[in-house]
Amino acid sequence: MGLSKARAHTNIALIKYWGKANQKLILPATSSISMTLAAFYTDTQVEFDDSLAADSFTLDGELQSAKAAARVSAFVDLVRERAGMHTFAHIASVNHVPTAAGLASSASAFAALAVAASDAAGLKLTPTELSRLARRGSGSASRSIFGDMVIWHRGTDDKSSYAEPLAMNPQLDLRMIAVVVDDMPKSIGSRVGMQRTVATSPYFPAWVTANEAAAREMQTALTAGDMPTVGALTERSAMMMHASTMAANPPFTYLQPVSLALFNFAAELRATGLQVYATADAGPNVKLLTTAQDAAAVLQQVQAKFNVKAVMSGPGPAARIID
Ligand code: 2P0
Repeated sequence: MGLSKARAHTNIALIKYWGKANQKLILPATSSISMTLAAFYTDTQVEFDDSLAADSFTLDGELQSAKAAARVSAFVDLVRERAGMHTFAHIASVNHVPTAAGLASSASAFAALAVAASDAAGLKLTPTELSRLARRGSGSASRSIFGDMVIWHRGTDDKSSYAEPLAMNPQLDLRMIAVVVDDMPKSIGSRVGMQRTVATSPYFPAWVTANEAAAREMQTALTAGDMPTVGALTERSAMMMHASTMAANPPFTYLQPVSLALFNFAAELRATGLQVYATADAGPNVKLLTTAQDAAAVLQQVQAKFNVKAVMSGPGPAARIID
């Protein structure tokens, strides 16, 4: 029975995941496509210890309450069940994300936990099995098992819903710029926001149909190395997702005025010849998809126009065991 430490990187979806077909198994209503980011990651160490009477969980060196640790323990229960063991564990996570970048994510957290906990329990899981396991912690974590460009097939059951690497034209040298417009905690968590959208938004069925089509178009554009189409599909998937929340009952939005100003600014920069496209998740921060060639100019222009912090990243590697 051992000690294992793993590193997993965050990811940002170009084609979004929004809404579940099955809450318990975390089966998504639509497939999604994301880019794993080199700059932001979580390191998690798991040590099973026969002397423990309960799991202990520290985050960035601070011991978390039993309540905060409940979701982590429930996930480790899945690993224990599979390994046929009952031993509790010390779990220690450290997020390597620039302060207040709005990027600390359950994706890197549960991907790192899946890799470390299964390894410490002596399970030898394939990457596909790890993706399915990570999915049970947080949907987007299924994608952080893999590096570079990743597709999460929505599937129809536990077995068929997993992520895998997506072939991409090597000419596409992508960069992601995370623009921090607001580091306050979000008002509606993504879990609750998804549930409300699924249950009440008349746009939800349209979102599912259109986003699934966008996922297929995105695969074609990535293979072709067609940056304008990759970018246009990225913006459209984000806007369709946010439109679905605006039509929920009661309606809500994660976007703030400055978020929309950044979407408009991306269009202005495109008019000057730069390749840059905006996306946003369950919060007001905007992420700009651009190319290695244009990234420095985009970063400079955004910081000149807006009083914001921005951090750039290239594509990152798959989740893995580290020393
Ligand atoms: C995504 N998001 O594709 C979408 C876009 C937020 C907006 O995945 O309930 O933390 O744990 O499966 O993965 C955030 O949701 O949700 C998310 P659960 P998760 O990146």
